[in-house]
Amino acid sequence: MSLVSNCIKTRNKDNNPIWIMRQAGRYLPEFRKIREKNPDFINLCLNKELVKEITLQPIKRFNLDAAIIFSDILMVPFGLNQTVEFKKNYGPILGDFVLDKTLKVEENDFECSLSPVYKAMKNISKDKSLGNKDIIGFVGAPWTLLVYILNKSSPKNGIDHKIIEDEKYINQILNILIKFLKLHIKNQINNGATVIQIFDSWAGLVEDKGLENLVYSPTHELTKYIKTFNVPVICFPRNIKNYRNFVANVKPDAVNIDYSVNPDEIADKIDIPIQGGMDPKILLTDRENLKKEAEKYLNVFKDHPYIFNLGHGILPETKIEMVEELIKIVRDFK
Ligand code: 1CP
Repeated sequence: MSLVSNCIKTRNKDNNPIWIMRQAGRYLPEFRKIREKNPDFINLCLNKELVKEITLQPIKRFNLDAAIIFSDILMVPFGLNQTVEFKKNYGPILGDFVLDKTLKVEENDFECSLSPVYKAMKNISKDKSLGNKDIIGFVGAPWTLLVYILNKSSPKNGIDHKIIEDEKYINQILNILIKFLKLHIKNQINNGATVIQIFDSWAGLVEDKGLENLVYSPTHELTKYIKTFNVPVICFPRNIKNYRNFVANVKPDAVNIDYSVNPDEIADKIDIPIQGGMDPKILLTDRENLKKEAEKYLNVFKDHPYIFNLGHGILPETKIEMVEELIKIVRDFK
């Protein structure tokens, strides 16, 4: 069953589907084995056979309720001809961004560079082992991509606000991103994605006065577009101060909360389906604590359409047994 899209579309409160952000990743020994042999991360994301294999790894191992395509939000700057590299123990490093060059990128060239992603999506959707489980396609939100494009590395230590001072320049980049993100979304949906998630991992860096122009309006452009396909869209505006205002302005079909959000408070404030919340560090503790914390979310959202997930990506040091335990806790919950 397509449990995730069903929960969102029918607002079903009777069961809690479960999938995990970064479920296809470094905590899985079978992923690490492939990764060791493929040191170039972008090339790995362009290898349609391996993308399919990695996407299906967590489904085969845990029978999770949805698959998320193994790819990265930075494939879009890559498709726009900015160089993107992933350095071990450091993270992404991007080359210089040149607006004039980016303005010349044609839709056709972008689609050609990313065609292995779409072929992988098609092959995953045809794979029998998936049954009719949802396949989640995804993009980074325009703001989060803008930050990587101009900061040229992870903004985890903050950004120099000078890079976003020139409003005209910023709007030009946001408009390019919106155009190509729509194309990337369309191609994922046409090749089998049944849900789209928009990751705005750095929404929390935006001050109140910038929210409308940098977060709400560009992301709303995407949610409106996705709705024309009748495919549910989940937004994850990580660390945003006010989720209710975000939902009112961006109008996603569901929202993923981060772990700084108090679930008790949010349940009354938001009436669309909610996903996620639990701190991924809980999976590094013990079974008893895991049960207590997971059931806290399941109880709070008992009368709310709720998809179980985490408040950010699963950590590489997570033990497989704890993931198995979590899935059991969610499925046994009555
Ligand atoms: O082996 C490795 O070192 C690669 C680690 C890795 C993986 C497994 C990266 C590098 N990306 C991914 C895959 C990935 N990225 C998925 C796959 C599907 C899944 O299983 O969930 C998804 C959905 C993403 C999305 C992504 N990439 C986000 C949004 C979610 C989040 O974590 O906030 C972001 C910000 C990125 C950028 C990125 N990709 C990789 C790194 C190390 C980073 C930078 C993170 C940072 O700035 O701190």
